[in-house]
Amino acid sequence: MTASKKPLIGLTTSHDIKTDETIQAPYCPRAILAAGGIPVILPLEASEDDLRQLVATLDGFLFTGGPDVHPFLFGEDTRAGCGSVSVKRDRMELMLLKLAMEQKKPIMGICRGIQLINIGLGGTIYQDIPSQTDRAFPIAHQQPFPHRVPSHTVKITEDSLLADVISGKFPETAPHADRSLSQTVIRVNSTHHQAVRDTAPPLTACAFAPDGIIEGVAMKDYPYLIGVQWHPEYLWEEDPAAMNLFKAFVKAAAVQSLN
Ligand SMILES: [Mn+2]
Repeated sequence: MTASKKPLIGLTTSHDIKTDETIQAPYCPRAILAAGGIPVILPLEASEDDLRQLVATLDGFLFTGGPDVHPFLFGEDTRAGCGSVSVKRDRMELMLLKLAMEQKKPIMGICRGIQLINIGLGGTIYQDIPSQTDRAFPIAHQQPFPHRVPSHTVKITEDSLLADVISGKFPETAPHADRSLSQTVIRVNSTHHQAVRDTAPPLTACAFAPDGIIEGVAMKDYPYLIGVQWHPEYLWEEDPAAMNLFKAFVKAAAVQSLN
């Protein structure tokens, strides 16, 4: 690939289990475009061989938001409070994660995506935060107003990849680098009732809501893997921290594509 070409970012798609239709909301593709990548919507029903070929061809993979992950996949029966699942989507995304990691491709997870990545690497999630946690000040992780408006704070661990990404220190060339964002508390939106519970061994939890819920993970000893529980695709136009998440991911994919 020549340097002038943009990195190709594969995105997972939503699946309506009632109609069996796939749906791609425009927000993540727009964010990838704005960050300098070309979004490529991945087919739900690709075979493992097809996915392997796609993984070899594309430069980075974004695991998008969506419904719950089937509890069997992290060794639990279905609790009261668990929401709807797509077995097809679970299967495709776990296969894609395995193949993308085998080929050391940059990975980003959003909402369901952080949970899927955590499960794929051996972690667990809360099937339903409100009924499984006892919190002194319960944060509204299903915020009662539109996604473009932040609703709770997240504390980012200092000296983490996520802190560097959000502040624009990684990559060094990020056009949206903003050193004034060196604080480690940011404001995010929130539309989830599940969350990472036991972090998978290869991952490090590096962002936390005030009620202790894990809102971000990263993986050391890997070219680039970050998952966030919030939805930066609704925030990037006004929020440099959200833009930096997409910029850093696309930049990592661009570097990967030159290797
Ligand atoms: Mn939240």
